[in-house]
Amino acid sequence: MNDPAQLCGNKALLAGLMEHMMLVRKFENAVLSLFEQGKLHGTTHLCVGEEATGVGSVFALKPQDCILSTHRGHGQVLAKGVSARDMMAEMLGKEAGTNRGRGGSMHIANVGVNALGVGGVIGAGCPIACGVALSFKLRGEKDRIAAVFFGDGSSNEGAVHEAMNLAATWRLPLLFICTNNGYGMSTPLERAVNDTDLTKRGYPYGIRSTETDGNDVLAVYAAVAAARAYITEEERPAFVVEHTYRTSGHSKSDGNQYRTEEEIAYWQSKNPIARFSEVMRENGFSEADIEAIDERSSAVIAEATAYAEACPYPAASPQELEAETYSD
Ligand SMILES: Cc1ncc(C[n+]2csc(CCOP(=O)(O)OP(=O)(O)O)c2C)c(N)n1
Ligand SMILES: [Mg+2]
Repeated sequence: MNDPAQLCGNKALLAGLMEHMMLVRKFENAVLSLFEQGKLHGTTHLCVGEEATGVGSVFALKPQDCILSTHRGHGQVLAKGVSARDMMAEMLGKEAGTNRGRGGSMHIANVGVNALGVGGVIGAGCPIACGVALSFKLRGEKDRIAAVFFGDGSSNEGAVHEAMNLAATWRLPLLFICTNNGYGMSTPLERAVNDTDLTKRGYPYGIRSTETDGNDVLAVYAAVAAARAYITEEERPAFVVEHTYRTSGHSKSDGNQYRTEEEIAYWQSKNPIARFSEVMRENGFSEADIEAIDERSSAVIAEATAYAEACPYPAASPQELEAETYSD
């Protein structure tokens, strides 16, 4: 059932994947627009072009699984079921946000849906994920795993390797997911590593390591579903590398000086949403069906944005600053 061709028969899955990829794309575009209007402050890392990685991966997990996301995590947490309203309120620093307006873009979390957040320290989610996975193992929760996302640049962090070693040695139910978008900030992968085959990062630790086309949402789903099955059956961690590209800049302040327009245009032509529309049409969805999903996701994001803009900021009283700032 992890064969992409067989997955095509599951119409509810196809519709759900498309709806969430569209939600992610529209969320990112709304965030960009809020920045341009001067309503959103600080910085953020958009995942335009990478929607299939977060959505395909998370859809292949089970609700009880926990995810630890990255600084480019909007797609990962939206797919996990964090509400667009709560996320947008968090982006705008509002009390109604996922982290009560104190965390912002890089810390979005909702323990209720097992989206544990993480933060801006790249690679730092991996050792934390070892702790999460260890807790499942010690409690005897056999059908529950932790999945941790990190980027190609982050794959050079010592913390990632220490975590891989620990996960393999302790046989933790932990899935490492590397979103390889070819760049760490402005540095291309081939200038950052001697061997660009990132699956080899798992070999020294004896970790099952596979790779997939990260712009093909069904291929991502199939790769992660197979890895999850391996983790729960063999009681060992696994590693999946998802090859993709961010057509948006590294962050809000990216001047795009380090890559050509031709390169960006090439990857725009591999847009995972447009590609998946083709798959849907080949599998019985009409143009009107796809448009309805498009309109529904636009409405969700427009409503979430209007709601978040109208929400109040946290009270800046000393009592508030001393109070516990997060509870689920
Ligand atoms: C420990 C640490 N070192 C450096 C940085 C600065 N930094 C932020 S994002 C980033 C690049 C990360 O690249 P990658 O892991 O490929 O993720 P991507 O941004 O491409 O999604 C760096 C170096 C950081 N946040 N944390
Ligand atoms: Mg990268």
